[in-house]
Amino acid sequence: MDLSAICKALQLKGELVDFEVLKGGNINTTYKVNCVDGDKRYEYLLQNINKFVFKEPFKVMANIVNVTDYIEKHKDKYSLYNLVFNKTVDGIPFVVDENGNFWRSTLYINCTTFDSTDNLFVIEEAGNAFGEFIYTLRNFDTAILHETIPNFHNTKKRIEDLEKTIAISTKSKKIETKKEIDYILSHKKLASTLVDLIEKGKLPLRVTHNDTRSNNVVFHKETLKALAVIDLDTIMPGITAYDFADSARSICSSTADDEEDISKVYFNLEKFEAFARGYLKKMSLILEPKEIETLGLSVFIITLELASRFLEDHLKGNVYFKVKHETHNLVRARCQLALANDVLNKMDEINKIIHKYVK
Ligand code: GN1
Ligand code: MG
Repeated sequence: MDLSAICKALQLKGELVDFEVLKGGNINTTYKVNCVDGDKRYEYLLQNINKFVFKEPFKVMANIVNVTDYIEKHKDKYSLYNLVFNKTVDGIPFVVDENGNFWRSTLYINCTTFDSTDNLFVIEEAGNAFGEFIYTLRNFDTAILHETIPNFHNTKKRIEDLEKTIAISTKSKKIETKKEIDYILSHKKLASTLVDLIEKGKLPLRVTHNDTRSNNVVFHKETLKALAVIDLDTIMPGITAYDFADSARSICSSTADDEEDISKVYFNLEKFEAFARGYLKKMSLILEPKEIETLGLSVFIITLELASRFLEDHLKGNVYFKVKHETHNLVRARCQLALANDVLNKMDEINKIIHKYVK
């Protein structure tokens, strides 16, 4: 892989002088590349799309371009920075290298991100950013989007996949994860609520981001105002609950999502109020009664779903998520389950807060 040739093919300005690998994402490999042209310096983000996760990167990029082009046309009403991808001479927003890897690039935003924060201003800003993103896309035709990861938030299927993996796991792995497996399977019916409502046509399909964790919003380093919603790979048709819930579970947790000491893990209602206030500021103008009714429960469902995904990946030997150590996915699963259980216990308070911010 020749980064310099990739930069040239994507028509980045100047010559590549150095680069660094950016940590944070669990899926793609991301570089910050510095290019120089005379006394001018340009900074870009260059990313290699994970082919194991995204089987058809071409479709991922088609979704991203369709959505960002749409936002560009409605830019006057969008307070955030819209991501624009660099194109080849033929107008294509990616290049494929000799190994069949897909590369794409945007301008680097000088910013800060938070895996976890206690700052309620930042939390409200994050909610606001994710809400504004989807609100801006409210009239976008979802039919033109590809389902790049089929059944991404089909919780019922996620749990069925886990059950299949359990069936072929070793006895020792089953003993190691018995408590977690029992918890997930005993909540399968409740966790299938959203899928059942979608099947009955009771929840409207919208454009959704589908990966709204806290560090997928970037902030101004000094003012801490939200600057942009990033990581648009999983944009697909979906329901509001997915985005609302994935944000809430990630932003309103008392810890990062791989806290080893689960006694420290709880769902922080003060954080949730700040998040909900931000997210619902614009979204409350368009949400339907059934969507509002299911937002609270969705926080439990999406947290349990992620626990199930982490647990399955642990049983499979860490093939999907990037891990720092052998049991990283098990740690993550336990952390998400502790959070999910606390969410369930606080469901009345969660719903009360939601109703405070919907008209
Ligand atoms: C993955 O790459 P990252 O960290 O933004 C995952 C999400 C999970 C998240 C958990 C395509 O997102 O669904 O919620 O890890 N993305 C994909 O940390 O599977
Ligand atoms: Mg992602």
